[in-house]
Amino acid sequence: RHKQGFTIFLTGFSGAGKSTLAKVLRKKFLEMRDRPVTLLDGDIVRRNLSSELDFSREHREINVRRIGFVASEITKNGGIAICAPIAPFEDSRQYNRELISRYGGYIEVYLSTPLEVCESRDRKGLYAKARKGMITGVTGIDDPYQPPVDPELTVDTSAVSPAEGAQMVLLFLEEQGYI
Ligand code: GGZ
Repeated sequence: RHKQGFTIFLTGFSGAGKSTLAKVLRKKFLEMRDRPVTLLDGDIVRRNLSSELDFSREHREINVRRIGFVASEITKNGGIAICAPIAPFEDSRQYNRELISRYGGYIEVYLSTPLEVCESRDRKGLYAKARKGMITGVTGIDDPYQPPVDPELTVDTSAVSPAEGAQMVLLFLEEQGYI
């Protein structure tokens, strides 16, 4: 293979649109038919790779670094990894950036959708439960989210459609010579 592998790392609140954008991108990359594509979605990783972890800061950081490790292996082997965890801490994102950049592209996409919009979507009832006090430690409600310091791209899904968001990512990848 002459083309480098790369990782698309989506970060943002629950409900910000990470999974939706990830799925649109996955489809686009699959249509290119030139590299294997792996989607590492937050809730799937939680179920299969990080089932013993909770939502404490320590465990979130372990979870996000695990995702980064898997993505680095995929990138090393010339594949495309699409990661979509909340990843609320700059520390673990920076760790992944350094690890993955050794092997190929690392493209951090900040889903900057305002919390009010994420909360109004509330597809899984997470925010309603948090507001009722049924659960604690929910990102954006009573747990921190550190916005990325220097993301490659910022996408607000209350302002752009999933297709438009995907186009922004694809354009960036073309400009950088990854696709
Ligand atoms: C945030 C939580 C929490 C708490 C359960 N805080 O939208 P979802 O429901 O399906 O995806 C969210 C997922 C977040 O897991 P991540 O692995 O992406 O988080 S992290 O990167 O911080 O490790 C949400 C659900 O789990 N969920 N409890 N307290 N999200």
